Parts: sequence; structure tokens; C-alpha cells
Amino acid sequence: MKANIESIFNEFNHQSKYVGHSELSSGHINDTFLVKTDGTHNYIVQRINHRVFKDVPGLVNNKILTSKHLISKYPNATEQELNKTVLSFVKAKDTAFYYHKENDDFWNVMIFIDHSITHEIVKNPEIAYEGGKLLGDFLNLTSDFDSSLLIDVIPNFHDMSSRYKQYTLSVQNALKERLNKAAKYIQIVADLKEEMHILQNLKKAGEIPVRVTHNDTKISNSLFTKNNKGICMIDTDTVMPGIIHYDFGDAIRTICNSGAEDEKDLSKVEFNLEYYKAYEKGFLEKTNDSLSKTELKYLPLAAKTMIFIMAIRFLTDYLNNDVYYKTNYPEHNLVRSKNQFKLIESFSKKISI
Ligand code: GN1
Ligand code: MG
Repeated sequence: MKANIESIFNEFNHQSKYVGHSELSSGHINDTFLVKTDGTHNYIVQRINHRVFKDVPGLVNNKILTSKHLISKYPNATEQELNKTVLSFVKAKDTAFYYHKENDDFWNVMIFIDHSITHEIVKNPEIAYEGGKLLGDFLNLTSDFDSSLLIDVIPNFHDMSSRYKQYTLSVQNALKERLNKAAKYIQIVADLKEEMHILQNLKKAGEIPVRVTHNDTKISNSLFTKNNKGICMIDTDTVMPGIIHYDFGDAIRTICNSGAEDEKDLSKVEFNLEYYKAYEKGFLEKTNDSLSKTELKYLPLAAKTMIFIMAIRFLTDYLNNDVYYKTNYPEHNLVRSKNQFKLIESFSKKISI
């Protein structure tokens, strides 16, 4: 749905004049726009998908609480410095941190961190290393965050049993044509199923602690300077209690793929072990002292499990006729899924678990 970004932007309390905007098209759920102004800041204006996120005010509150908690960690920072390291949200004119007209979309606005860039594909081990440090910092800074304040934005988000159940249902209800195209992958899922439940079972048995985690750590959700230094993690939509493995794994899933998540040419999809090691190094430099032996032991399996979770989520959506993720063409979800299965194959040749 086409929205008038200028008028949406002007529903928020900022002291600047809209100059123009462009869409940032990397997300699969929300719609995100960069608004240029004549003032001190440019802004990110975001339409939050209320079909996916059932409680948008609750989600926005989670994001605000997360930023507040992070800000409390820099007691001596000036506002200017904070605006460069933590996501700062802007209130709407009616004083909520989101704008919503009856029966219409929900919007929120945050300050754009100047000179920051994101990477869809990593081409340099330094970015992987810096990315590892960013996640480590995020987990350290949120380790004393009272997670009972947060709502569960999407219940069972990275829960393997419920993802598997959704997948099984989609197989049962799929159109024959789609099912045929997925047949090879349905077999791979069956072969991997047991191993892919190990982390979930350890979590359930209390052998892996639950902490506040980010839950959407794909590398394009981290900001970097043009000189490859990490700035901070963004997209705090899914900050919730979880296990660190999914955060580690989702970052590896995206950093170590030599192609994009939806690269069709599978010969371009290879797992990059050098980047894995660089990310792990940065991550452990920050977290080694605070993680248990069990947490550390399962990092490689975490990477494989997270690639698998995304492989079956994309496959599920393909079998459900593309109701969840944004797609640009009819087989987009199948392409994404095949890509993730190829990544698992390549991962397994390079890392033995
Ligand atoms: C979705 O919309 P985006 O890009 O933030 C998804 C993540 C997936 C990711 C795959 C709420 O994230 O879980 O890892 O696509 N977010 C939700 O690229 O489902
Ligand atoms: Mg997200």
C-alpha cells in the first residue's frame, strides 16, 4: 500500500523539514524508509507489519525499553553521543512512540545514525569480527535487563518444535505443484530433524540458560562505519528471552554465506569458514567469561540449527502460498529455502559437529 511518507513523518515530533525519502528494501516484514531533512538528523520511518506482529504497541514498548536499558549503560554520554550508538525513537504528536490511525497501519520513527552502512553480503573478515563483537556487547549490556518487562512479540519464535509443527501442517495442506517442487527438501528435513532438536531439548532441560537475546541477528541488522567498525545492532523488534545460540547462529548464517539469502545460483552459495572464525573470535572476546561450558560447546551446532530453522520457515511459507514473507516472484520463498539447504550442505563439509 502506497503511503504518504512525508505526512506520516510529520505526525511525529521532530524539529525538521522533510526534504525527500527513499525505501530501504532489505527487510522481509516491515517497510522501512530513510527520510532526509534539512535539520540535524535524518530519520528512519518504519511501517510495522501488524499482521505479523499482533501487539504493535507492546512491540514498540519493548523497543523503547531496550533502548532505555542500553542508554542507562552510558551514564556519561552526551545526547549527541547516544544518538550515534543506541537507537533513539521519536514520539508521535499524540505522545505515543508510534502513530496509528484507526484501521490503518502502525508507524514508528527513529533517528538515523549518520554515516552508518549495512551489509547484505560480507566480503571482508573484519566485518565478521566486528559483527561478533557487536553481538557480544549487546548480550553483555542486556544481561541485567529485566525480561519480565518485555512482551513475547511472537510466541515460540525460534522454537524448533513449533516451527516443525508449522512446517508439517504446511506439507499436509500444500498444493500438489508446490509439494512436488519441495519434495527433495522434505526428505532433507526428515533426515536432519532429530539433530536439529538438540538445542531445543537442552533449553527445555534447563541445561542452556535463557537470557535476553536479539533474535534477528542477520548481518544486515548491524550498523557499521564506512571503515568497517561496528556501531550497533538495529531492528530490536524481536528482543525477547531466548538462548544465545540462535543469535550466534543467525549471524553466522548470513555472514558466512558467500551469496545473498535469495541467490538462485547455488554454485555461489558456499559456507565461508574464515568468516566463521573471525565472527567467533569477536564474539568470544566479549563473552567468553560469561558463557557456560555448555553454551560454548554448542556454538557450531547453533549455526547449523539456525540455517535449518530459516530453511524450513521459508519452505513452510512457500508451501503455504507465501502468506508471511514479502516475495518478489512466485518461487522466491522456494529459492530462499534451497539456498539455506545448500548452505547447510556446505557448512557440513567444513565444520564437523
Ligand atoms: C525476517 O524482516 P526481517 O528482515 O527483520 C524474520 C527473521 C528472519 C529474516 C530472514 C519477525 O526478518 O526471523 O530471520 O526475515 N523476522 C520475523 O531474512 O519473522
Ligand atoms: Mg526483524
